[in-house]
Amino acid sequence: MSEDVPLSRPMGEGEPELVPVGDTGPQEAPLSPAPEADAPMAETAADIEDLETDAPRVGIVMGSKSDLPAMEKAEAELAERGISSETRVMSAHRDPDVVADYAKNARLRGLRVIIAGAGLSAALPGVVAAHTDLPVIGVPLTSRTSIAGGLDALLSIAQMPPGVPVACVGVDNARNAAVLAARILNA
Ligand code: RP5
Repeated sequence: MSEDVPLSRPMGEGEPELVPVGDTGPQEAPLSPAPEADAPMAETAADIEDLETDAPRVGIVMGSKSDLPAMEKAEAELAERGISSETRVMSAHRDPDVVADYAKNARLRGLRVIIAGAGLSAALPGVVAAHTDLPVIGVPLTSRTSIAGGLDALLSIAQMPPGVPVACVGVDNARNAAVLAARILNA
């Protein structure tokens, strides 16, 4: 330590005093944390997960603007239950980097469940699940060029490989995805 920088308190005095968070404390700040400070810190980190914030709890994503009429039902159901959500359009095939970034940052942003709707070769829910450990609920959608009434999207979403689960609701049943999200959130 440089001789020019004075110590905040003389060396050799008793144990440092803990200063409450948010309090600037006395001028004589502790030189090192007390050993038992580790336990409260760990609890705080765990508690951050449960903090009430204004951040949306549910992310609703879909592969195309053309999916919006079907997916709006999820947003409406969540709003009716007082659950905050955000709605974004992002395609697993057309915007792969956007989808990856969104999924990777979802938990840190406060999201707790992701609802992902897509039609045709509906990769979006599975790709989101590949990049987050949040629960993902897939909504298979019909679109202009669907085959077998949306069976293409239904199989794409339901047939995930072991270890990367996606919950799957019925074709075009975005409302059920919201009800399931509410149950996951215990709301
Ligand atoms: C999927 O392709 C979308 O989720 C949508 O259901 C379907 C058709 O997309 P658009 O051609 O209407 O943009 O990726």
